[in-house]
Amino acid sequence: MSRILVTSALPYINGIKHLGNLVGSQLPSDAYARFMRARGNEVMFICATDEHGTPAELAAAKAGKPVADFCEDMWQVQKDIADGFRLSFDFFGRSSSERNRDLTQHLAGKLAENGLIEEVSEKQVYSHADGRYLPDRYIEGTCPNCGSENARGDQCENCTKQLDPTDLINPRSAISGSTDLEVRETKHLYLKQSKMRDKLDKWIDSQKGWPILTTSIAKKWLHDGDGLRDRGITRDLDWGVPVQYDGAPWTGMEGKVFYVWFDAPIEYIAATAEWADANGLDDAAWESWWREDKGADDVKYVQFMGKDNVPFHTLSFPSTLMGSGEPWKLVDYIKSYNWLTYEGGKFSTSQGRGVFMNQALEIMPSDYWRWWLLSNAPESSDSDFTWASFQGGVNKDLADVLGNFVSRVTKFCRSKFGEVVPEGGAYGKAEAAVVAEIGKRLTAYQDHMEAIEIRKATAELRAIWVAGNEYLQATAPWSVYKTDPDAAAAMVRFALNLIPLYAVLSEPFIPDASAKMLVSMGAEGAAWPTDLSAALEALPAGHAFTVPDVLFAKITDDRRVELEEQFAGQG
Ligand code: B3M
Ligand code: ZN
Repeated sequence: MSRILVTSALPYINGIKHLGNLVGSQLPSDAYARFMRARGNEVMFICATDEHGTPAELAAAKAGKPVADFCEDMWQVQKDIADGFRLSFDFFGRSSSERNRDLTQHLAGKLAENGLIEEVSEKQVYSHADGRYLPDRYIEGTCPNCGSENARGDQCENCTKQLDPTDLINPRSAISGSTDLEVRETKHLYLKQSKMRDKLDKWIDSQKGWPILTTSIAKKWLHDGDGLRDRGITRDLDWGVPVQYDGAPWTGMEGKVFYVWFDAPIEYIAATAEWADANGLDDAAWESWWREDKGADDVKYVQFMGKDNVPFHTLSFPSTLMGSGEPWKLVDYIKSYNWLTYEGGKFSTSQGRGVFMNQALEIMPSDYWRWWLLSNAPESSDSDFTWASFQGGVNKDLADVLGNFVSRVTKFCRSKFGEVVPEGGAYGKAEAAVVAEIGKRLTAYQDHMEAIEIRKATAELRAIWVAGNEYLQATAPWSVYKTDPDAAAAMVRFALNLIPLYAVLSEPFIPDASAKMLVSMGAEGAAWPTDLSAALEALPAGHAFTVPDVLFAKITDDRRVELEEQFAGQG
């Protein structure tokens, strides 16, 4: 048994996320956490809302609410959606928590003590039309690196380069669109990341088997010259963690807050502390996951995120933790994802193009989304969501293969033997062949899950379902029954025993259907198989079951066309 810490990138509080965000971090991390739990490991799975900074302020202003109220409401909205997708977080925290405020201020104090923070008089963009400074997302313009016209003051989404507002070409205010801007001097704290370059370089080199996507982005910004330049970690904003020195006043920094990307990853730790608080546990409980001097030396820590978040997790956050000089647990493996596109183009919030998480749950059960998204996860390249592909995945994989198998065998049994596992006959060659086939696939499935190759894992799982269907097709117990009811009984018994096995193996991907299958087979306690042959004898003759309702409903062509039109957007 191992102890595995899993974190998903924290969704911004500013709005409901689309399917691309879901498949880029929360969903694969959930499948992984569920798999690791099922294998008997101790798992701590953490997520939270990322609530500070300009995205929150801008969205609250648009919603006409005070930012604190807006965040509280949106946290609940995002929590409900996460529950709807069956995301099995041990805790879903908030980066605006007291725990995060304290930890952020503590780490900043440590960094200062270690000479890694510097006060810099910096140039900030002031907007006359808006009567305020324009940090980060309050300002937009052309990216100096790739020329994209929609770069934001903190990062270009197109090329992932981290930016400062003054880097932008032809800058404009994101609030008013005004270009009447002036550069003024104000004092800010800088994190001397450049001092950490060698340490980070060695640390990244010492990582075994990180995905190429992760290391290539990290290395690029590490050696890009100014990729690891010292960065401002404070802002002239009201909403955020107040800049204090380990909880005490920080002279000259009154009225300023930490930059959202400074405090957001610290929330991974703080949310684990929030988890301990919520469960009436003491600090030792969360520290055993995060402090190498307090038990975390045996923890394996895995992070999931979209590729645009990689620089912050390979460079900035490790700088904070290493620079503190305290024995904080560093990440062991970073799984990053490419983009999901929508019908060949981009998801667009403003144009209403594509499917958002709340809409998805209104249209179809979460298992359908989980299956399609994970079996098409953008792991080695971008993937494209199309309604036709979604319809195909649901109808073929879920309804025709898994659903049909369960329905056929339970209904046939009921009609000939009643709703009990039939006795008689014995397993022979055909059954041994299925056990061998599933055994081979199961090993591959487990290996892919261990390696977090989610797409490949789903292909093996699908093949495991197919093996059951082909077994039924080949042995045809409905024909055998006419001449040899005993032999047919053994086939049905074998096939019925495949159902709890399928339920257990499928749980990381389709937890609702899995639970239904176990309940209908009266096999709720079924565990991950260690001995496949034994698992396929788990339901003995005479064991009662009930035929489940339809597990997966097919999506008709008419319905598909309707959905295509509904989500096409105005563009
Ligand atoms: N909220 C960015 C995003 O939603 C950011 C992730 C924070 S992870 C600490 O893509
Ligand atoms: Zn760019």
